[in-house]
Amino acid sequence: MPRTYILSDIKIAPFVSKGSDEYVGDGIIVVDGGTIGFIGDANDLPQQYRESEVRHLGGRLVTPGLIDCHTHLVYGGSRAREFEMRQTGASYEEIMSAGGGIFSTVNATRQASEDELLTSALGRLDNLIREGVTTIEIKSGYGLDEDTELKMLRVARCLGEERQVRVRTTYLGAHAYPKDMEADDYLSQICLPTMEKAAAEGLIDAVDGFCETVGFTPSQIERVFDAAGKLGLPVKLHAEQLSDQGGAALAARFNALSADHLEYLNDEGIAAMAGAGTVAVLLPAAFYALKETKFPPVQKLRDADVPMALATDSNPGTSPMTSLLLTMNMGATLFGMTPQECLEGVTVHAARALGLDDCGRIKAGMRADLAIWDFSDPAEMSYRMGDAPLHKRIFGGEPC
Ligand code: DI6
Ligand code: FE
Repeated sequence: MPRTYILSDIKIAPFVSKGSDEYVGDGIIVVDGGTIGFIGDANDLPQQYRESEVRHLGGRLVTPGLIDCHTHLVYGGSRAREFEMRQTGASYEEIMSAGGGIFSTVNATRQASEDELLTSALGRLDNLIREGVTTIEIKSGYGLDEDTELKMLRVARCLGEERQVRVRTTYLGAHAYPKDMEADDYLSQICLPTMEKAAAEGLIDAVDGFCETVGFTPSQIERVFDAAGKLGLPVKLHAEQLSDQGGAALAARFNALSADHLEYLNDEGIAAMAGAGTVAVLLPAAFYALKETKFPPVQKLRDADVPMALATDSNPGTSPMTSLLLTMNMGATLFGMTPQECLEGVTVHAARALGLDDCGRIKAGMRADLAIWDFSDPAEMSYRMGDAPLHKRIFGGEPC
């Protein structure tokens, strides 16, 4: 059982979002069992903690444990060959239309055993954990049949038992449809029945889809969202990644937790997201890997007060990325986000993109999921490249 202790001689990352009631200053944090017992000035320490053990951290920065709110961490195989093809001129869509892309990962994932999937995903998860990640979202979507989709979701849940990390699973059966089927038939015969089954087994926390010319149309996504609603599951959407399909506005209509990618997002989509409180999850590593030239409308999202999260999108095709810190650097350098926005993008807004209200901030009563860094300035987190100076994580009150 985690004990009660005081973190002192620390810098606490400031959260200055509009309406934030976050503590700002060089105070102390009390970890009380699995939750934050107190955050504030040492002089205001509640009586009950006055005898607690004090841990001095030498002026180190403390942030909430980082949250990677969009990953496809569980999959079989590699797409290095396709990377080579793209380097010699083939586009992502061309490779997918020729049966590669998502389909080659589907084949490899169907063939892999649960153990093999677990082992390969653990390697990637450990990279993220080394950088202070305490919560991760993991999607299915490389099965496109019942057995493999359920297998992926079980492996995702298992990762949360193998490591001190919280896993949220998202059902992405509507990622692609098998080459020998029509999209609507795939939805009726495989995707939606599998979703019901996975939900009944408690394997799903949210439902996602790929709204794209090479994915599903808005009206097909609507079928998926309607079915998710009947199961009481929140939705999110891969929207406006390669073209403008009006996916973000559709997602907002279903009160989606998030719309993700958004390079081709239009003004109507921004207004709809602002109205619904849908988080914009930006995925700069996919932008980078695809050599995309169209930028997500960061300034307009900012102006409209749409919360922006950042995530790795870790997947074998468009984002073979397992560094959330480098993702922050890309959010700053490629998308023009401030270091503060990048930090909020992997903490408070990432939590919201997952529908979680007990993490992503340091506040009394929230989970004691923290990251302690070997520096004191939060801008270091998005400034550095290829450097992960994490001192320690605290997960549910346990230093690890
Ligand atoms: N968008 C993406 O970037 C990933 N899925 C999606 O809908 C890519 C998946 C892949 O290429 O394997
Ligand atoms: Fe994705």
